[in-house]
Amino acid sequence: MAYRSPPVPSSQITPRSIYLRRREFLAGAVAAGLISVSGARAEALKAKPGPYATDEKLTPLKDVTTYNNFYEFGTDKADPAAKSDNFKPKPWRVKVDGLVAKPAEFDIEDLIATMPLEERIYRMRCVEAWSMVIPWTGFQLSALLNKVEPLSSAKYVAFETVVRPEEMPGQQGLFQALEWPYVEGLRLDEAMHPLTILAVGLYGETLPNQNGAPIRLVVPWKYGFKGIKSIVRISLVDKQPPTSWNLQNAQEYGFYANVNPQVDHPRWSQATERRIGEDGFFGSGRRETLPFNGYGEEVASLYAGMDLKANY
Ligand SMILES: Nc1nc2c(c(=O)[nH]1)N[C@H]1C(S)=C(S)[C@@H](COP(=O)(O)O)O[C@H]1N2
Ligand SMILES: [Mo]
Repeated sequence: MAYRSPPVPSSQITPRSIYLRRREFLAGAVAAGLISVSGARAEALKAKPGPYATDEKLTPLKDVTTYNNFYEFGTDKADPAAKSDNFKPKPWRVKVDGLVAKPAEFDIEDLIATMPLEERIYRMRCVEAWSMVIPWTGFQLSALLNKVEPLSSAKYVAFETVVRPEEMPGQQGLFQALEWPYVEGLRLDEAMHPLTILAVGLYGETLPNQNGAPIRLVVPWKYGFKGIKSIVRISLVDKQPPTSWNLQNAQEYGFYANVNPQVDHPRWSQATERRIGEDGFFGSGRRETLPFNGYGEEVASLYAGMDLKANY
């Protein structure tokens, strides 16, 4: 399959150049030690532009880094930014094991230095019916999986987030919103799809803690909860692995979780979404939700013959 970069529509040129200038400014400020993002200092990342860019307006960095779901730091949207200063994304290792010929542990610094980093501008659609457009920096998950050589018996990929109650206040106390570790999974063909990336940065710099530092999954045609953050382990397995939100409420959250405007959440419609940062009077930031979050041309064939209403 050949994947080409779509031409850059003129509507994208202005916001993107502003973003690039801002990025230079930010990189300079970071180098000068003027700003830090959530404790760990952000570092500039070198990445080439990747395919699948969209001409939609980028969600402002401020919204991307202050309106978050990361229940390890609390259930309020403001908690991850406010309560992740003590989280230490460095040093960090990711173990890749299970049904592979060459299990390995990767150091995040080595991954950032050696993997082919690209900028991927993706829509992100949360199951709660809000969305953003985020410029990620990362690499295809397939590139990492190929290094460990999955065996033919491997059918799924299981992911696990770090457990560190001493650094993650949402993992402390009597009330815990989810079972820890947060776990997620993909079918192997979904994991190998070129749209599926491991992100190590956004807006041209290393990931802020609240967005899943130092490494998180991004699967843009699925609801946001599939994008597991702060990953420490990736395992190739032969059976569909358990996933956090499905464990929490199987009636409301499935394994596939492909964005689908025709299958409503039991408690709200999935037909439309609120674009964060564009909220105005009378719901002007609302737009229609697209099947597979607008990536159907790339991924619909993965589900040929599957009843998407049953396999939500
Ligand atoms: N470990 C972990 N990963 C997680 C979550 C979480 O609570 N814990 N929340 C998910 C949900 S519901 C969404 S919408 C996205 C939000 O990513 P963002 O905060 O970077 O926008 O992260 C996902 N990954
Ligand atoms: Mo979400």
